[in-house]
Amino acid sequence: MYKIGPSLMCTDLGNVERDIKELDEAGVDFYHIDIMDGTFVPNFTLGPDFVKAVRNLTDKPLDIHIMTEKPERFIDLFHEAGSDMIAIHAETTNNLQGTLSKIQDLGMKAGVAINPSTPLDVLEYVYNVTDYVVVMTVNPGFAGQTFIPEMYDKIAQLKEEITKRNLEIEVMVDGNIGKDTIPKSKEKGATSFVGGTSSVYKSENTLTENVKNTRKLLNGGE
Ligand code: S6P
Ligand code: MG
Repeated sequence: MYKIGPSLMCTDLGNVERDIKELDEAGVDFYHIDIMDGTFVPNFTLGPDFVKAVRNLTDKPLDIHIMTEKPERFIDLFHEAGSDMIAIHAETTNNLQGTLSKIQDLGMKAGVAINPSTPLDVLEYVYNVTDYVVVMTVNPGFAGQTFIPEMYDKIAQLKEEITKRNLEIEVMVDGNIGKDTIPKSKEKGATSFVGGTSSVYKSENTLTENVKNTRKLLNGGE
């Protein structure tokens, strides 16, 4: 029931094929691919050619986290590159409803990502076109940041809204997800976990060991 998705901006870009093979075998559930534009967030990361390359390396779902202004411009591009799921930020578009509908009409899962300061109200009229919500537990842009503790309440409130409405929307958490934050995020209602430097890419272990340890945490162990 709980899913782990390695964040590929944290992978060794000189050894993507090797890493994906190892992560596939370790049993991850999906891959999370961060797309940035240097404007909405102060960084650049991966792009459609990278998504295409990863598409040729794995059959696991590819979850594209678009952190650009006006993401509606790029939905076809990432669809053609081989995406299975696309999350767009509520803060970046004047047409959240239309863009989510388009993502679904193309046969992909549609996600809404929300920054730490963005209230849950933005979801009010788009729940019916949303498959997953990405609660950003750090301000997006970089790996290796610290979880913002106020986000635990946000996860809980979101879960409550979803349950109240009897919907099947998945709650994904992204940012500093590891042994210090997984138990409480899970308790509050998160079911999908993006793994970066705090879990899947912890440098002291192999990727296989890291996935195993993360899975153990998700299943309630230490
Ligand atoms: C951040 C991005 C994330 C990071 C992930 C890294 O802007 O959207 O997906 O890659 O949060 O994980 P960590 O454990 O290094 O924070
Ligand atoms: Mg992300």
